[in-house]
Amino acid sequence: MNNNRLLTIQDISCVGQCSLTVALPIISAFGTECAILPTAVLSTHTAGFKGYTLRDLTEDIPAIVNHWESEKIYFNIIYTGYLCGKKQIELVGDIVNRLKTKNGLFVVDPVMADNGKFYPGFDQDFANEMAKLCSKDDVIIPNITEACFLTGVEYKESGYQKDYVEELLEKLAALGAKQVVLTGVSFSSDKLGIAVYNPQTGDIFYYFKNKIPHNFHGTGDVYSSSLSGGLSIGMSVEQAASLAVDFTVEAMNLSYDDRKEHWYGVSFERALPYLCNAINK
Ligand code: PXL
Repeated sequence: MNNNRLLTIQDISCVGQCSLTVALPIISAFGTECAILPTAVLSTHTAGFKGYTLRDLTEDIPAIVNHWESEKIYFNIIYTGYLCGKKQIELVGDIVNRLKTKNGLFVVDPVMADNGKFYPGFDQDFANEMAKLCSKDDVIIPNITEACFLTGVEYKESGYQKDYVEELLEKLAALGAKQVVLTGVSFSSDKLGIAVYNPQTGDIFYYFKNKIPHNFHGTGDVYSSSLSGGLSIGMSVEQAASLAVDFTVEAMNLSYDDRKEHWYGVSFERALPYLCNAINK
């Protein structure tokens, strides 16, 4: 049991197994109260569906935050994902100042890009603003593409060497984040994983699993939700980051057989029993 209250700030994609529909069940599985601040409501996510609807909720956020503050509602962890525009980045900075408890954690997944490209609606201007938010972060969780857009390092699709990954880690840490978790790290064709960098100690921790030969949408959100859940129950960043790899890989394995019919997301629900077992070990 824990008494932590986590606030996650990201969109509601009504269908699509990403953002809040992923974060809520996963964080709840850790036994942590999960409050939400939706940044937008979309009919689906934006990666592959045509004609999706999007209602931006930027204008609603200040009144919600004022109400919470007047009710003295504070959060031990604030975890952000898909934000809709630069104004929302500024609002998140304000929320962290006002509503995060003194020893609380601020976790940022700078959702904006993958596979060398920005998602629809995102650009370098947004990335530059997001880079500024990183100075406030305790933990930042970019994928390789996001790391490149945040730091100005040239994007490489594959064939990473340690030098390349460690340059990214160093430049991400220089933005000001206290710990960096870089996803999508691979030094061989059959392994994929993460690197955790603590600039205070200089330690780099790598964790890999066998690569699954399919690109599932939404695995970044599954990963970051699990990592944030782990932090909410007091795991170290390295522990939470490796459990999140195990859980995400389990979800991908359990989704593999129907990857064609179920093309838009990963069926992480099937791996929740695995996660609960791992948490309670
Ligand atoms: O999985 C990240 C994500 C979250 N929310 C929306 C998205 C995406 C990625 O495409 O479109 C709306």
